[in-house]
Amino acid sequence: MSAVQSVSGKSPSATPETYDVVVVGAGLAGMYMLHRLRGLKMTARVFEQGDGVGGTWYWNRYPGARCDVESMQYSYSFSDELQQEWDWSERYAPQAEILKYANHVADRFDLRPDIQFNTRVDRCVFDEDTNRWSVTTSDGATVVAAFVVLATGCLSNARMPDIEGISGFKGKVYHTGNWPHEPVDFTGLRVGMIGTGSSAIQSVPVIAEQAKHLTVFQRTANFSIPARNAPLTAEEREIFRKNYPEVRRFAREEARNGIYTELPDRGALDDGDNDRRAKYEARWRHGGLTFMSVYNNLALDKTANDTAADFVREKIAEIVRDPETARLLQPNNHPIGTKRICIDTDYFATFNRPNVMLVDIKSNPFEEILPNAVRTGGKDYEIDALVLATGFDAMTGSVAKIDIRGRNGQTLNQKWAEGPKTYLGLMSAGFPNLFIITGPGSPSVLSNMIVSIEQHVDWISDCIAFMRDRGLDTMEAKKDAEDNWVAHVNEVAHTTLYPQANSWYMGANIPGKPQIFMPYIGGVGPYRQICNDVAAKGYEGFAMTGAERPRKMAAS
Ligand code: NA7
Repeated sequence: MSAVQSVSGKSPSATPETYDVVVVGAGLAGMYMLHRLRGLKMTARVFEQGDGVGGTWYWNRYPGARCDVESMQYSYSFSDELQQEWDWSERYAPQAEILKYANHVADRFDLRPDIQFNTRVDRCVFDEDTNRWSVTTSDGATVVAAFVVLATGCLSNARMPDIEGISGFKGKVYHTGNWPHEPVDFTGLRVGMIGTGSSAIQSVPVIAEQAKHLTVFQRTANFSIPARNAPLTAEEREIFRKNYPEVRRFAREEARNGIYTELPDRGALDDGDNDRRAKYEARWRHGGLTFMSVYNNLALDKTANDTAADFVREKIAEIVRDPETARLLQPNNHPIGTKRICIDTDYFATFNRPNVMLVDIKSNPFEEILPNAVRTGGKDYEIDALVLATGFDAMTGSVAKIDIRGRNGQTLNQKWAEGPKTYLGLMSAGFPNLFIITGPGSPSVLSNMIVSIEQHVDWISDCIAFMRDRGLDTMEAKKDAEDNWVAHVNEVAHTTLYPQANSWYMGANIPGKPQIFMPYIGGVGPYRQICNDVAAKGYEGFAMTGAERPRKMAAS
């Protein structure tokens, strides 16, 4: 097989259907991947489990769901017309608006004809004789492709907690990560919420307004910063639009997290108490994720980190009237920022409402769930509906659900049994022509996801074009390059405070999952440079097979 031979399109008589590329998932990554492949005149089939595009924004429809990166930045940059024309309504767009945007992109770039909805990819098997992947889907069909791109998302495998009695609960049970499409009405109901991560922190204030009573069961208190969400004015949008070339360049090349923001030039202990407090106060008033960018050592130095953590703990104590509730809401078992920092609208103040109660399940773990109540600490908390905001099997969960078999029949799950192993987060040795978008070992979830998605899609597209132009058949990570990268990712993580938290970055939220810091914390700018250098050196660290053939003219 040669990628050169396959680019002419589907063979009309071929059985099964043959494509240059199969893309798994039609979220923001899969959609842009398809767009780039179209530009390369490659045949592609996207399989999507849901009945619509949007990925995360398709599934996470819980009340209060919105992005925690500002919308003028959490948006595609690949089309200037798109970024100039789309009007975001608020500083942080709500889920429905981001989903509308995803649908707009799908229509605008006519993506739907190549996306097969309501179809899960169950199995991908690499054939070493033909150098092709056989991809089997939930409808029983098998297609063949030279390349497979996993655009399966990092937070897309909702995790059901294993709590005794949950299946016998007689009310409705919802998971924030798999919310119904029809409206859910909690009016008059006593609702129980399990979890206090980002999804709970966004939904608690909204559910509290509607429900008769809300009981929040908290295992770990989380740091949260006010979002200060507000409608975007035409002037605010215009400032971004005029400056997009610089905003996007900075986000890609200079920012550590893919967000256009001021870069700190000093550490927290370089300022005296008053100056430091004034700076934290200013960021708290400004709102949003950039709270953690006040100083350059908050993720590195525990004493510095404590100053920011103490500031937020004091704020919680100021907001929450009941001292015992305030104490429970103050995080104290991890440095601030080492679990994904949350941003909220009135989360802490919601606990001042008479119809909201916080229950500590750290000191009194769940005993069981009864048909009409949650039993913990010897007490029954009666509820009519249960909301699980219990998170995801992050970064590897969606990939692990697919039976992926590479060289010698090895499965990816076998290979990753002790933790994900990739080179640059893009490929895994022994699995030729299989790319992962924002996979473990890349900045992904530590960054503005769209910046990282676009970088990976562009890199993968250039790589596939490189192979096509040279008539190469396969490309795969070399084992030593992969080992070095895994060691590097781990080494960089351990220069920071991040591994001190039991976070989903570490796989710590899934019983039995290997505890390895999965994303690359070296920053999106340096990471991009590494990927570009690797490509410039003829894809150093990757092995390629297939005779170099004379370069073909690009298809017209
Ligand atoms: P998270 O951040 O993983 O939060 C899940 C929450 O659920 C967290 O508070 C967990 O407590 C709690 N949890 C999970 N399992 C249980 C059980 N069995 N019992 C009690 N409590 C439990 O998921 P989110 O959906 O909120 O956010 C995910 C990301 O989406 C977020 O970081 C943003 O990037 C967007 P724990 O902390 O494990 O003690």
